[in-house]
Amino acid sequence: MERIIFFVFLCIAVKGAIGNHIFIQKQANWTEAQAYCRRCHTDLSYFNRQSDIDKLRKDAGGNIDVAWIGLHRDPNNNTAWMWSGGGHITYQNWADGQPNNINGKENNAVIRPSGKWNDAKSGRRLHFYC
Ligand SMILES: [Ca+2]
Repeated sequence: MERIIFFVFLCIAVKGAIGNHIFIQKQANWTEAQAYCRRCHTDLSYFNRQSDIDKLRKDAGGNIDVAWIGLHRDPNNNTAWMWSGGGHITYQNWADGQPNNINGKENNAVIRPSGKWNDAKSGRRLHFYC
């Protein structure tokens, strides 16, 4: 039987307008981060255009941390990417050389301080944006 571990994080009350990106200063793997965002906010952050990245930077006070965003590899197509909220990406902002899927295990993505994306192992424990 598969063992399911629940990480129960209390929701942190944050000030901010609806639709703003919220930086969550907890360390979580991608799945935990997604669950937290869905429970406490809407979902992990997603981006459909460059201005969405610019908005994240503004919401983050100018400095983007390395953190999970709502991007995951399509389980049915190894080269396609989808947003946590559903649907394939129509805009992409990968860093040079990414996604490189090291050891075939990088099925989720982080945003870097540059605003560019990098695919990473979902088990890494990182901060995240909702
Ligand atoms: Ca990578």
